[in-house]
Amino acid sequence: MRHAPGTRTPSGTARTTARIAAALALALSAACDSDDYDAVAPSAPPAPQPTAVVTASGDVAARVAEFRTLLGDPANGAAAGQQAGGRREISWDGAGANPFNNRNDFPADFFNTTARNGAVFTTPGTGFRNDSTRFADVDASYAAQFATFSPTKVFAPVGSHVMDVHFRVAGEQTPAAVTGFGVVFSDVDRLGPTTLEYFDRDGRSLGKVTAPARSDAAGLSLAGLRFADPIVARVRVTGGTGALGAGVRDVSAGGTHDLVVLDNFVFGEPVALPPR
Ligand SMILES: [Ca+2]
Ligand SMILES: [Ca+2]
Repeated sequence: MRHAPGTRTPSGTARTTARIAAALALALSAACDSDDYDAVAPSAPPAPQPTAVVTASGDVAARVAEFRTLLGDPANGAAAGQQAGGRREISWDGAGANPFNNRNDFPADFFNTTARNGAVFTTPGTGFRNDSTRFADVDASYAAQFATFSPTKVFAPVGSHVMDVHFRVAGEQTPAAVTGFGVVFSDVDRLGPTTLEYFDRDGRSLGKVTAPARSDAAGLSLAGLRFADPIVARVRVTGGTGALGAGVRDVSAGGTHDLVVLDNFVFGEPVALPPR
């Protein structure tokens, strides 16, 4: 049986999609060996679909725990090297980061060098800030805006509201990929702009998830996707609509931008990308 290129299940699981992709590959392979090759239009297989989409606002603790379970046990902490399975988590709270806290030059590779979690960061902005004052030292109004999921530190890019997370074999330079990634956001006022977008090693988008707006006094929101296989090489984290800054107020305090900061990053064990 030959599937038409681009065939997709209406609501199948990623496992089903993978089977269809395999069948498609076989069909195309068979076509290559036959005389009717020209009749088969070249087409990339459909992008893998996530096996889990987790979003929550309000008391997000149970959903964060659920997402951790989906990614797998154990929690590998900052263990160097590729572990057999499990997950990683960055809470921003460890004492090792203290020398860099409340500054605009938090090392982009801190969580793959000093703490070997397998994550390095880039941003279109000017740097990163790990903050123990909920950014009140950037603007005093922020103390009333932002809460922590894990006390007492939260994180944000500097000069931008966008950052990218790239994965490495923990403690090494070897490019890696993960099955899933989630973030606890603080103070999502507007539904829409705060998102995570997932990319494979070729820069192809694998999907996007939008963080729900805040729904209680704490103002926390969770978003995360998990895929069946470790195919996520990069995640673009977009928090709100604008960068933090002195004199820049949140939309809920008379400003024009929805300001959002980042607490826990939870992700699958970074797995070395296979040779091509
Ligand atoms: Ca924290
Ligand atoms: Ca906000």
